[in-house]
Amino acid sequence: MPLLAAVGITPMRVAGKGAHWLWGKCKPAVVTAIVLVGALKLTSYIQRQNRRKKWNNAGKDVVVLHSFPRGKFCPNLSPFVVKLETYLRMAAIPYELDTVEPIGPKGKCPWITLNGEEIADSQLIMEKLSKLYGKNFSTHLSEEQKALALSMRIMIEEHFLWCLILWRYIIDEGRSFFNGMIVPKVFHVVFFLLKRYLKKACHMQGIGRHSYEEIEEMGRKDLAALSSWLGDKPFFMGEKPTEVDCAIFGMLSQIQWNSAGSPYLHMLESDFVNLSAYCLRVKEKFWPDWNKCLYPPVE
Ligand SMILES: N[C@@H](CCC(=O)N[C@@H](CS)C(=O)NCC(=O)O)C(=O)O
Repeated sequence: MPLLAAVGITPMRVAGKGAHWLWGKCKPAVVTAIVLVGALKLTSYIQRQNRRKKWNNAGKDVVVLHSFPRGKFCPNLSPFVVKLETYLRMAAIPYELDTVEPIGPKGKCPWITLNGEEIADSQLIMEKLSKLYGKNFSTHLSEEQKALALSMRIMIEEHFLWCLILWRYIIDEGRSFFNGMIVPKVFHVVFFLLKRYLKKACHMQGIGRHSYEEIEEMGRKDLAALSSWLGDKPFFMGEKPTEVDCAIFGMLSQIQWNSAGSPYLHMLESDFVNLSAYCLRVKEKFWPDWNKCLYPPVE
């Protein structure tokens, strides 16, 4: 090595010469690639800006709800979209749907654009809209009842959700998912990536470390708790529907209409029939146009 260095051959010089030779050979291809990527990025930026211009012009106080495309049996395969859309209907807030950009500023679906502002997370959106439109459906509840409603929402959204994710994407291998909405073919090919991502997420959350029997039992306990609290009441907090109904209906709608063959659907049909009847009741009250909101629409 010292000998080579003495005649001026150092690793840096060899690398430099190599890069120079490569650049000379590949220059046109590299320049073309840079121009192409640049053009693609610019086009996508312009399209993004144009979409925003359109959404900002939706009209004052009109919500643009960004979500996944419509489902075949339930308007959406996201419990959080069904939750938010049910709230918009409950509060009679005007909204329009966008399915071009379902993932929002926090990397999740749904999100909304309202008067040029982008807001993410179904719960934060509902709280914001509740103030803006003066639509709070829980004012008549005692502090104790509000605490109970919050606990039920967290149980269903932060615990039961994982039981369902695990069933939908890992156990069922996405069958009910692909059956429930029209998905581009390429998505079928790359489904293994989504499955891998969700498996990792379930492991990180902790639920993925249990056996499937244990997870199913945890899910059953959540549904049993909801069923016994609901009892014969029409809605979770009594005679009148409140915000927690949106969250619970959002999740139960996924069992009722998007989980054919799942143990959770079986539970709704056998042990917790009041939850199944509740789904039909909320659907009837807030989704009279349900069939038209499916894709393809049902006459
Ligand atoms: N806390 C959020 C949860 C939303 C959420 O988890 N959405 C799912 C679809 S159902 C999502 O976008 N997942 C994408 C991801 O986790 O990367 C909300 O209430 O909006």
